[in-house]
Amino acid sequence: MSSNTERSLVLLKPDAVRRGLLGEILSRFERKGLAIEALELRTMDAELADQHYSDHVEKAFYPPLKEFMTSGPLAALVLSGDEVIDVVRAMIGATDGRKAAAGTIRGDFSLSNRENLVHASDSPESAKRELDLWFPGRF
Ligand code: 3AN
Repeated sequence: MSSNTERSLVLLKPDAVRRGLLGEILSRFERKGLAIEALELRTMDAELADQHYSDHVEKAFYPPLKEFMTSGPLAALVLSGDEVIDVVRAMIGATDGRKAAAGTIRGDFSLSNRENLVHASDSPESAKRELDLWFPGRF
């Protein structure tokens, strides 16, 4: 059996904090067997939002997304485990909570494509970039 231990940068967005869903979401990751290597309550400022979403800054949906992501505290975490990047993406579900499969975090708790509770790195390259941005020099 091969194993491929990776790290993913995961954000439990301001809607998760406001709705009291941090415990529910963290518990799913823990029960899956993933390791929490860092966990901090942080508030994204405008500059960090523009860096984090550098692929999206020109898109029409970006201004309201930025407003939402900077609207209050979020939980920034580093998860590790075997193929954690794909595993976590599967656990959070499709971007639009209305379309995300039941049993996924977004499918079970979100009805929105903006307030969709969780961000997770989508490739090893984006994980490296995002870990350097959120936890510089630590991973
Ligand atoms: P994901 O978070 O599933 O990787 P991305 O990277 O395509 O999705 O989009 C980043 C974030 O931008 C999403 N998490 C969501 O909050 C927001 N977003 C994406 N598409 C839309 C859209 N059409 N309308 C509003 N917000 C969107």
